[in-house]
Amino acid sequence: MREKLEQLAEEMTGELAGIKDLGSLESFEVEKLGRKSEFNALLKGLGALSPEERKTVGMRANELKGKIQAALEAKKAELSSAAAGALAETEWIDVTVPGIRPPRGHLHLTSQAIAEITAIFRRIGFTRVRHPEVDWDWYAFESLNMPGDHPARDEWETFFMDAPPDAKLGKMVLTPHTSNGQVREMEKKVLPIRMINISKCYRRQIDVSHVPMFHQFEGLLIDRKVSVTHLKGVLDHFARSFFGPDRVTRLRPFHFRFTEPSFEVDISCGICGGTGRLEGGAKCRLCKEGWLELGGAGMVHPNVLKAGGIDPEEWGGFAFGWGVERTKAMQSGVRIDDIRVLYKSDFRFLRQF
Ligand code: FA5
Repeated sequence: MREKLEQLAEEMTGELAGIKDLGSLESFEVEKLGRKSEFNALLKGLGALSPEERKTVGMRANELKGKIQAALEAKKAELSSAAAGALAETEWIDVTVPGIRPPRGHLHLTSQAIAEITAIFRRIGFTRVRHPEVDWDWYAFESLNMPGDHPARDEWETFFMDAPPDAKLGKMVLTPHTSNGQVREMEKKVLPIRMINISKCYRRQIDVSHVPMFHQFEGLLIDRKVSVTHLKGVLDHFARSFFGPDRVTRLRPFHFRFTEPSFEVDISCGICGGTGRLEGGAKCRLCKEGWLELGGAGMVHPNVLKAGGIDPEEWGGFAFGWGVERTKAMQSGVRIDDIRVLYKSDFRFLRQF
């Protein structure tokens, strides 16, 4: 029996040396040293030996088993560290590599523009207010010096509400401009006024520069001794702040029923610097002779002041009203040549930002 044990132990030591992976080592342990192994079967036979033989063979058997187990543990440690080394080669992580920034949402461009516009006027003492977006004919037209049958109203291509008219205030409309806020602000009876009214407006229009729902910002200043110079100063402050320090405005004579005199406000073109020509003499393709049209403005008409309960002999003022979307589209670095994209679900144009 002793010889058999010695032979088995020698075989196992040789086999162990040739094992190359942890899986085979595990099978080896079960097969060669487990309950059903040949080695274990021999140990069970020790009881049949004489007491003298049992002692010497038993001791040798334990010694051999201990040696094999020690060799097995050493092999296990060697293979485990080799496996960890191999893993480190194939699956390492460089924690110093910069992360991948997840895509982040942002406010709609119109909301961004509204915030920018509000902040620019707040700096020179204007307060942001809001007036109804569904209002009476009186505030949208009549009080603004536009009687019911006046052709000037046609410009505003208005949506009328299917609602009973008010005996004094007339029909109900979706406000086609923010000028409905003028008389409403005057009715608060707090003078002087410096308001910036930003709201949604609605008109029956749609093309590259018109959407049926858009936003306007309306400035109104009422005080004593107000002149066109003040209006020009405020407009230039806005132009420099919103478009850039080298931009200026130009007032062109125009006609609105609610301002006198009235103007169309232009801004110097950011591409050709107001010259209408590019380097080398070619005509600027963005503007008309150096200027881009922004919106309307003028000195508040005495009839509007009277409709708001203000004495035009003592008080005067100016107003202006521009489209938020079109103004944003003209900001340098923004390339929107069709404002309808702002209200569609195709967001590819946002890649430029
Ligand atoms: C007016 O609405 C006047 N209430 C402006 C005003 C206020 C003049 C105070 C004097 C004093 P107008 O119809 O031109 O004016 O519109 C002003 C601006 O609104 C336009 O220049 C344009 O920027 C914008 N706008 C008008 N209609 C649309 C539309 N359908 N879609 C997008 N923007 C529009």
